[in-house]
Amino acid sequence: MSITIRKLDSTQADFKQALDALLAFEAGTDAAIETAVAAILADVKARGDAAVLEYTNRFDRIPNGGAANVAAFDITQQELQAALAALPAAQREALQTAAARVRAFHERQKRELQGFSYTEPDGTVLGQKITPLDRVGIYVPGGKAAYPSSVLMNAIPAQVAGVAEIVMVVPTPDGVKNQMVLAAAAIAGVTRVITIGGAQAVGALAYGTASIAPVDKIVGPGNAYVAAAKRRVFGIVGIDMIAGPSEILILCDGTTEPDWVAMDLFSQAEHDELAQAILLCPDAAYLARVEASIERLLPTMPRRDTIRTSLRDRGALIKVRDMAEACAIANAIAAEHLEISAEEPQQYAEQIRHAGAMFLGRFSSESLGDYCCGPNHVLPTSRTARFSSPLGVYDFQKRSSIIHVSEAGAQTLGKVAAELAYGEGLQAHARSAELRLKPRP
Ligand code: HSO
Ligand code: ZN
Repeated sequence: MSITIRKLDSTQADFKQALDALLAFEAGTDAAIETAVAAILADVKARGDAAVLEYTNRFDRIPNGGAANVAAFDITQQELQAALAALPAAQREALQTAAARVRAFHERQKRELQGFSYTEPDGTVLGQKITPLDRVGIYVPGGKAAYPSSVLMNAIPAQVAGVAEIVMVVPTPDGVKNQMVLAAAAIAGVTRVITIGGAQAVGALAYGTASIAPVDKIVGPGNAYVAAAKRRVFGIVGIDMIAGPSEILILCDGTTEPDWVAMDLFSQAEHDELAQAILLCPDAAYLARVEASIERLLPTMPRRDTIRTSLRDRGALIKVRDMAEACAIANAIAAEHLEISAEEPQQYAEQIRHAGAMFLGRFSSESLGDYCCGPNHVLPTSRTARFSSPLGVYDFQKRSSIIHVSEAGAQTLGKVAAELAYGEGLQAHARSAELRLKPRP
């Protein structure tokens, strides 16, 4: 018997366990990968360019005996512009429209991220200054998950933040370059593109080599090797997050065309066998109609094998008591993407606290957000929306505290600080504060 998608009912006695089992996902930490990555990083740190060259030639099977040096992996700005010019016009225009909208959203976001300062009655000024990072690295995967849209989503917020140098790395297996990825890099204003990937690229960005200056932060998705490498270099550089498989959770009141909902579930399931697509609805008859749509549409999908595995292993159609319960379950799941496909979505949206991105109303398909609405599509996965946010301008900025104490302020604060410093047994701290007191001790 072929089970297309599991069905759950929130009134079942074992519903909670069934839901927990469905959501359980832990990014596998493979000991062999960890060992390999540790060795590659150590080698890149020790030998720099020579190690990057060797690993890239070998792992990416660079043709004609491989490149002669790391400089050969650079893509010139002319080549990026040529890739953009060579795209079919419709594709180029779509990319440009998407980029403009993503830029507009992030410009708006930046306006909300201002520093501040205030003056106390004694003249002491306190505040917070926001500055962009100097250099960031953007990792773009090479294989089946090479998404030009992700180039825009990673590079544009960095650029809007004011990052001076954006270095993109992208592996080219068998030396084959993805022209749409290069075109997206041209549109997004990436400073430098280097066709290297894997743990060796992460190491080069983190430690620096003779031909690659070290960056301050590395963002972007990658395979298990890249994820392991990012974890290991964290602390030397910043990282964005370790992204898990895509997730879509749909809350539906039973008024949306069932085919639309089925296709929205497919849209994330087609990313990955491990992607998760779940529908919550209080109407059992409607759920049966969506299931019929799934059965009818699935065979027509080019990526049906991936979709089928994803729906079978990680998908679910869940009958809930009512929309209020659907909202409560959605908060517990804290999905990467939450569609509220309902006649009046606002009332439910108000009840949602945990979701990477919320898509309200039946016309807001996640696919629009994945490409061109404007908000970022790099979102917290694996329930991390409980405590983290979409990639944004703030990820490419940092804050510095500003402290400008007046002479009068030093009199009151000096006594407080000295008292606490003596309590901690730190004489130099106490004396440093007291020296500024009048009359001088
Ligand atoms: N849904 C993916 C992003 C993406 N979709 C790229 C299409 N291309 C992760 O949020
Ligand atoms: Zn997607």
